[in-house]
Amino acid sequence: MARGDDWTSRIDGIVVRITGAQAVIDALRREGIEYVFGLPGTTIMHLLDALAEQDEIRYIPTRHEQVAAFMADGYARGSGQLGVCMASRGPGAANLAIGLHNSYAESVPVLALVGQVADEIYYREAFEEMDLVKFFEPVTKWSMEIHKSSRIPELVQRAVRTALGGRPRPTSVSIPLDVQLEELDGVGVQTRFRHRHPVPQASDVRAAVELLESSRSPVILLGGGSLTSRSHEAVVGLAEALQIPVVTGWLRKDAFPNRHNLFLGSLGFGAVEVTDELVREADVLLSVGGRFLEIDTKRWTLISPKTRIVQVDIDTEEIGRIYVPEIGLQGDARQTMEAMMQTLSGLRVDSGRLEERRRRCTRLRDRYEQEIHLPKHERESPVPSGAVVRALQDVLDGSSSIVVQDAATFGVWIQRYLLFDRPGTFYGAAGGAMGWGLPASLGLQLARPDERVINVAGDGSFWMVAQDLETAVRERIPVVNVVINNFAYGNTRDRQRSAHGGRYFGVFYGNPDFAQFARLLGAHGERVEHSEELAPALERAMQSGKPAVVDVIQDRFEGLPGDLAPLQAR
Ligand SMILES: Cc1ncc(C[n+]2csc(CCOP(=O)(O)OP(=O)(O)O)c2C)c(N)n1
Ligand SMILES: [Mg+2]
Repeated sequence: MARGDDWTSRIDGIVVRITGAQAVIDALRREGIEYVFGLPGTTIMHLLDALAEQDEIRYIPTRHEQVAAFMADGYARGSGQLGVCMASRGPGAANLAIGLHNSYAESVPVLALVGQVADEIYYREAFEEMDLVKFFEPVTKWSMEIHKSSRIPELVQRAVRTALGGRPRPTSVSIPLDVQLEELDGVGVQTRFRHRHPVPQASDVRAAVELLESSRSPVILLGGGSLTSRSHEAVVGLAEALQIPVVTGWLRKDAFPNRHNLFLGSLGFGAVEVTDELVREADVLLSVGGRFLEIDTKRWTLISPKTRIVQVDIDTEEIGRIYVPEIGLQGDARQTMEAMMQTLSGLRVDSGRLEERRRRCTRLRDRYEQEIHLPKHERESPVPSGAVVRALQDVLDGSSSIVVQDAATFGVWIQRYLLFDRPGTFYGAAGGAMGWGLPASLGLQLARPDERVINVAGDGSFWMVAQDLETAVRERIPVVNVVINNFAYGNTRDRQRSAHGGRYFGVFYGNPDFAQFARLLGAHGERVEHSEELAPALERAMQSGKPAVVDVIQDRFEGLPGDLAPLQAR
């Protein structure tokens, strides 16, 4: 869009002065923003007015600010665009914080727009006054406040670019009330600009390919960056061409087709032995867009000091932050993988070594398939977790669906046993926030309307945000929620069992009938007490075309797969 070609500030060629609030929305519109998720408050009423005056950006009101922030996060992940959330000063801003914390931990581009007390009365502890720049600093890439309306177009547009550029992360912009009312003319708007991703040096790419080709027991480890850059095809191509087994990071299991002969599992809590062993014994490890998480690396003990690392990352600061690589390739994962493929095509690959690797991969894959064999469950009611995995697998295999996993014990079952064939079909919150699932699913569903989003949440997690099922109904967002209902904070209950002498305290509670609750709000509701009811209930929920809740009743001690003790915090 050309400079000065704006929407609110010119009518028939005459410059009309606009308010700061209008300039904010105009700047978002210029950046191609499609949705704003928010909850009103005194200091953002003019921003709401400005949103109401236009019809390019859809505003979705939520029932809690954390939901607005999590929706922005889910929308950003599903669309690859910026997610925008909006809240008022003080309490509204504080409620947004959990969402930004999670997006920051997960490298998701979200912009938080927040109102602020007027500059006129600042620093007197005015009603709901809080230093928002400081407050958001630890959970944003850039936290700032605008004190002059004429700077709004420049700084809002820059906050958008900053969130999206390099390693994506949240930014926050707070705007005092009087700055929103202060008029400006349309001067200052800038064209929409996006940073290009860096491309690694050709000599480094060649060195990396040669190292991989000549290695004895190489492994490829895929992190979130490989998914966001859509490097899927190139990664499969490289792994096949060099016969290198592939593992993914925690909650990134969809980064490689799980039924592919070279796939050997997902790292993290619940990883099977062969997956860990492969990484432990690798002589060369190619990390693609990953961060060597505490959970993936078993608190940084899994990777041997002898392993030679090739690290691909978009962010210079990330390369060598934890492990110093032998070769660091700063670049977008897809472009880097493509460059590696290109280089490989000009090299001679030792066919004897390739054959040896192929045989090794087949042996490893056989072991992997045995280790992920779903254990047989002894009873049908209440519903065991294995039965839920089977039902979900059937849905995933038979439809175009996306599984979203909230923070809960059932996640370990997904991590081990559920198989994904396509990238972008599995999302989880590595930031750890309970309650992320439902709102993130709503955002994802808006971004990906042709697929059906299934949020799999613990009862504790679901009930943290359940009020926003009303948002789903009102805004017609047909997300299916499978609530794994063990009437407990199961994850914490299990810690009390294994590390606190079985002294259960503060972990059990009562729940309403979630199916009835759903129907009360106008959603579709199902209650499932026997395993055989699960598949038909899921089918009816999917077919209803409405937001739905499938309340899966479990034993109050149902939790991890049998062989696992809970992860202990130290
Ligand atoms: C916002 C937030 N508060 C607390 C925690 C700590 N925590 C992690 S899992 C969990 C219990 C989850 O319960 P539920 O959703 O019912 O899942 P379950 O473990 O029972 O399957 C708690 C309290 C957290 N991760 N996030
Ligand atoms: Mg529970």
